[in-house]
Amino acid sequence: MRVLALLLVSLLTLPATAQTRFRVEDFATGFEYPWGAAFLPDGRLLVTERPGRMRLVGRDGAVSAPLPGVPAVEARGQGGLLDVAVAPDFATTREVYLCHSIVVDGGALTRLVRARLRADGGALEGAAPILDVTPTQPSGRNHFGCRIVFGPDGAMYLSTGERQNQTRAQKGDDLAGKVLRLARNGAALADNPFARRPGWRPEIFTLGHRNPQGLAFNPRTGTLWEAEFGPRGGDEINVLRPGANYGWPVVTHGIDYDGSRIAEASSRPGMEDPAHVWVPSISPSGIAFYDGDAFPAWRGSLFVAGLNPPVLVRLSTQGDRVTGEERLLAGMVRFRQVRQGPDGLIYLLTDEARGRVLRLRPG
Ligand SMILES: [Ca+2]
Repeated sequence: MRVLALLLVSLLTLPATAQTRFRVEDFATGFEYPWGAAFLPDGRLLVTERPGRMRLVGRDGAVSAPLPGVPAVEARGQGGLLDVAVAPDFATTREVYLCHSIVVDGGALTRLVRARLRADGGALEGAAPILDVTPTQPSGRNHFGCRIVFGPDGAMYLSTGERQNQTRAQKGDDLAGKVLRLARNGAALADNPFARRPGWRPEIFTLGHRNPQGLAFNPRTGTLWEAEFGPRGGDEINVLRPGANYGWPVVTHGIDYDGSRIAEASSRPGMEDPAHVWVPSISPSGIAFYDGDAFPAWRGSLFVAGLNPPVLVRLSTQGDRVTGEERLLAGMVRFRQVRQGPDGLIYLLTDEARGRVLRLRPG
């Protein structure tokens, strides 16, 4: 049975296209546990470091000193300064959004912050919290989620972890274990799926998530894709539909770390099945769709930064379906995030005390 399962896995993981040749180079170095990265319109790159710093990287890979004006964070466990996103109208507003963990009322929570990058790029200004992922929770230092993306609909989306308190993911009056859909001031949008449901938080877009650290819009279909860590096995890629329930902890393909069962089933009516599952786990963090010119064979692929085991996964897709999986750079280093540069090259953050931005180029 085990051999059969392995055979099936290897058949499913055959690359969908002929192998593309590429090389990996160090683009920028000197980051302590880099977590989030966002390109400015001029090609420079903002990079956060989990202990609470953000730096600006030039097009030549030169790394700035830590930018003043970054909010104080609670850097413990999986928490700290996490994602950064650049507003779609950055060229005129200079707005950037950050999310981080912070202690409020004796417990840690995920906080969303709006700020402006000073015109010379040398500092953040006016950083102000716009949303706290409440309620706060006195215990636990893990599962903060915390990816920020902007949609083609103009909305801002934030993923939130369930703070290792599984039942929070299913609660409608709780922002944890969700993907939220927000206006630029952090408020709920009026056309959100639960905006008029009594007792529910109007910010909720989807529910039933464990610890989502990957969010990306599929440029071909306009839908939002999400990656989340399962328990032992059961990491998921999900295609998000407004108001849908992605099942955690009622359904999962994983089991608890001690080997015990979490859910009775891996699928159930009224809950969404994942578009792709990993058993065993790869610990998927950031994700990015590729539509650049540098790697034509990779257009339409979803790249997934894997922490454990270290791997960069390329999923080939057709519409909103996953059609194949290829594993790149297996065993090299833990990857936290993957980005497509304005130059069409692929940039990777390594999850290390002496972390780097790596760059993939053809050849
Ligand atoms: Ca699920």
